[in-house]
Amino acid sequence: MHYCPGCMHGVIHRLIAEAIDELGIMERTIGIAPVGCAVFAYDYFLCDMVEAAHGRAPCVATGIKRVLPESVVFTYQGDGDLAAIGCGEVVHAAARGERITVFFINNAIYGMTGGQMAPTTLLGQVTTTTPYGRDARQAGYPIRVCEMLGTLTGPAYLERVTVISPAHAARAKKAIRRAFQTQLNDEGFSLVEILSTCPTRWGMTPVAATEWLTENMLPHYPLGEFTPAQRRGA
Ligand SMILES: Cc1ncc(C[n+]2csc(CCOP(=O)(O)OP(=O)(O)O)c2C)c(N)n1
Ligand code: SF4
Repeated sequence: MHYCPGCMHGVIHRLIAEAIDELGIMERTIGIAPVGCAVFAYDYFLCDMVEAAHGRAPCVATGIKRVLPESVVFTYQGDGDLAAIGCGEVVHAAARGERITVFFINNAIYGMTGGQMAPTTLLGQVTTTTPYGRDARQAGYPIRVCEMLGTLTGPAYLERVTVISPAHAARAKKAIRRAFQTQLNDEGFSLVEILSTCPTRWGMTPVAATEWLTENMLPHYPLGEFTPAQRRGA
């Protein structure tokens, strides 16, 4: 594994892989790897994998799913990848109700390129591009992706989870399975946001990073389901 000690990308990979195995869909699953620390995700999944340019994973997933409707297609994207350059792509894929599944890893920072501010960086958070802490007047406000997509009609399932404890990981696994099931049921677009740590770019030990996530990210990014009201129970 090329991830740093304490990084949760590896744990999340494991949960997705377990869900694919349990659902018995590996032979027809196609994953889309992102730009960012998970760029080598294709090394860790045994299903077919495709690499997409920065933020374009939902477009690649849309094309594959439309050409191969019997396939199960997922993207794996960081917050820089999905909420910055790829923001339009994910919003329109969700609005169109594409039958794809998106796993959105929110660690509130650009990990791979050196720890710059991401759209999800919290107000006051120190990054290499916000050395005095993110200031809303200069850098705007953090984007809550699940809440934003929850205003659309296309998404059939949206949920925010985390993997900071075994109990949280079990809940995350359930959400990952449900997202795949949503696609298998041909219901529409599904996305699971997973709050994650970046001990290296946050400049913390793995334990301190988990505590920082709990104290700072959970209040701003509440866990739970954000499926649009008109789609809930559909
Ligand atoms: C078109 C393009 N622009 C910029 C980059 C540089 N780049 C690579 S990774 C990355 C940020 C990734 O951050 P995030 O998506 O949050 O993933 P993380 O590394 O935190 O897992 C950027 C800007 C690129 N590879 N391609
Ligand atoms: S830089 Fe951050 S996101 Fe990237 S592997 Fe290291 S801890 Fe994980």
